[in-house]
Parts: sequence; structure tokens; C-alpha cells
Amino acid sequence: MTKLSAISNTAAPTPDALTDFPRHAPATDIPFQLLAPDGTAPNPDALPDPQIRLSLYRHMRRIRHFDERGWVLYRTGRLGVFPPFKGMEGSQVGTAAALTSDDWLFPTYRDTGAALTLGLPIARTLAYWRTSPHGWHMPEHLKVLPFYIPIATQYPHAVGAALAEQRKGTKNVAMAYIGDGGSSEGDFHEALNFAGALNAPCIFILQNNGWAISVPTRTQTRAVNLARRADGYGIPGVRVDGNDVLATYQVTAEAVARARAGQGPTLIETVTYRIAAHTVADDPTRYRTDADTAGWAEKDPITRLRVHLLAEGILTEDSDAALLKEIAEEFEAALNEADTYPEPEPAEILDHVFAEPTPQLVAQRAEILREVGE
Ligand SMILES: Cc1ncc(C[n+]2csc(CCOP(=O)(O)OP(=O)(O)O)c2C)c(N)n1
Repeated sequence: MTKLSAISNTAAPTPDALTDFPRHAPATDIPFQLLAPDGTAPNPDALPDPQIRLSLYRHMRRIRHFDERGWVLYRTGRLGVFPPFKGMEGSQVGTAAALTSDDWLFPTYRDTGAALTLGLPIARTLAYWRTSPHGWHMPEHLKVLPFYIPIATQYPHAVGAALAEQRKGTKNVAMAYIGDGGSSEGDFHEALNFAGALNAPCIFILQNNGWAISVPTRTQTRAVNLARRADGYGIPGVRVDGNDVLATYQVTAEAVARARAGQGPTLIETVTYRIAAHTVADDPTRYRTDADTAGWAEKDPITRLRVHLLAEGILTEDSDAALLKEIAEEFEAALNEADTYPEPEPAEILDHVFAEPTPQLVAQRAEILREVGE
């Protein structure tokens, strides 16, 4: 795989170029786009380098493979419940690819794809969704937090990490993800305000995928343009087509460059759609109809970029087939590795809560051991 650091180093705009940020879609409801759904690019000069475009494509293919295999593994009892992200690859890859491994990533349960893009090993990720302790630890070489299940708590945490980097005098940034539903939570608003007031090097990704489980965005807020929420906190807000990985990447790379240059936080709303169910155990036909989802399959982020890359000769049918084979082999090797991890012991669930267990945890551990007869 192409190293992500190579991507962001070549693409990051210089701070001089950022004075009129956001250059894209300022105060407009129309999401910024570089690639039309039919794969054409009205302004070819604005596109990132071919090597970056190809790398973004590889990452999207790779995480879709994870998603597709995940369903099969779940149904055959080899993976636990996990939230699929099919259709959101442009949003997750385009944003995470703008980071390097020195930066922080605060993913929600939906953002397996973003974590994989930044380098979380596949075997460890499978272990996480198997509820195995092997998937709970942050890898030594990465600052990727475990997938957050409580909605919105990750936003204030990310501001804290960003401020710590600021105090240490590094150029590292923190990126946090949230859904449209999560952006109705108090933590979301407090984090944006705090980050703005203290100029935290933080990038807030708001993936607007249309639904918060069974509740459509229009039901839970009167706001249409969620990026405009940034106005209330005096920080830039950008609305981007989340199914256009090139646009998402470019906007995020600019926001990251701004943050590194000491110009503070940015809110990026990626407008996308949750094609599949909320989790692999959810039945979306109970709350939405075909009319609700109509049209979104044609906006698929992978098909869109594939058409473009083939037309440009950056990808061929043969190189695409070779890529898919390589991705499938990588996944199977990781699955084999995950299969070698020992089954978790029931009491292990308490092992990583505090460095020194509290008396309550000690008591709970004894209770679990009693229940399992040890
Ligand atoms: C604090 C908290 N409240 C409620 C829940 C239950 N819950 C789980 S997912 C979800 C919907 C979140 O929707 P959204 O933020 O749009 O993210 P998406 O699932 O669409 O990615 C809710 C309410 C939770 N996990 N945490």
C-alpha cells in the first residue's frame, strides 16, 4: 500500500495558500465537488496528483472489501455485530488520508474504514469487532483511539489531544468523527466552542449519512447545512460531497494544513449516505423505503473514481483486477492471523479500565470468576 505520509506530504497546501480558506463552497448549501457522479471532472487542473488519486482508490477498495467480508463473517458467526460503512468510503478515506501517523484519530463505531486507512492493522480491527482484547489496544505506532460507541464523547477528547499537541509545540493535529445524529449532542457544541476559543489544531469531521439509526436528519434538526454550525463558534465550516473522495481529501488536506500552521480548527460536513443497515443486526426496511434510498447507489464513491481513473489511463482493467486480488489476499492473511488469537477470558473485560483496578472492579472480577466457575 502507498504510505499515507507520502500522500499528505505531496498534497498539503502551504499556509500561504490558506488565507482565503475555506475557498470551497463558502456559505453555500451545495457541497463542494471535484468529480461528478458520472466520473467526469469539470476542472481537471484542480485534481490531486494521479498517484494520490490511485492511492485513494486503493484505500476505498480495501475498506469496501473489509465491509463486504464483514457481513459474510458475521453471518457465519466469525465476527460480532459491527456497523457497516458501505457508500461512505469517499468520506472516510478522503478525510483519514490527509493525516500522518503522528496525528490523532478519534473514530466512532462507524469509522472502521477511516482507522484502516490511517493504518490500523486489519487483524487487530477484526479482533476488536470480535470483542477480543487483542483489538482494544492502541497500536504503538498509531494514535488511533478505540472505536467510540457513546455518541459525541470523542469530540471533547479530541480537543484535549489537540491542545496537548499545541502545548508540546508539535505540528500534530487531532481529527474526530461524528454522525449527523451525534451533532445534536451537547458534547459536539461544547467541543467546537472550546476548540475555537483556544485555537486547537482539531479537524471535526461530521459525516452526514442521512440517518441516526431510524431517525432521518430532517426529523431531528431544522438545520439543513450542518457545516454552518461552525459559524456559531467562529471557525470555518465546509460542506463537501462525501461521495467524492477527491473533494473530501482536498478539503481535509487544507484543513489539516491550516491546523498545522496554527490557524485553528475546522468543521467539515461530508454529505454522504448510509446505504446499508445501521449495524449488521439492524433491519432498515422497518423505518425506510426504497424511495428514501433511491439514487444513492448511483453516487457510489468507488464507481465514480474508477470511471475517472480508467478514462485517464491511471487504472486499467488488468491493474484493477490485480489490485482486488492483492486486497483479498491481504484480508485473508489478516483473518488467519486474527484466528490465532486466543479466545478472550470473561474477566478480561475489566483488565484495561484503570491502570490500578478500583475496589469495585476487583469485586466485579471476583463475581465474574465465580459465575464462570473458576
Ligand atoms: C450517548 C449515546 N446516546 C445514545 C446512543 C444510542 N445510539 C447508538 S447509534 C445512535 C445513532 C447515531 O447516529 P449518527 O450520529 O447519525 O451516526 P451514524 O450511526 O449514522 O453513523 C444512537 C442514538 C449511544 N450510543 N450513545
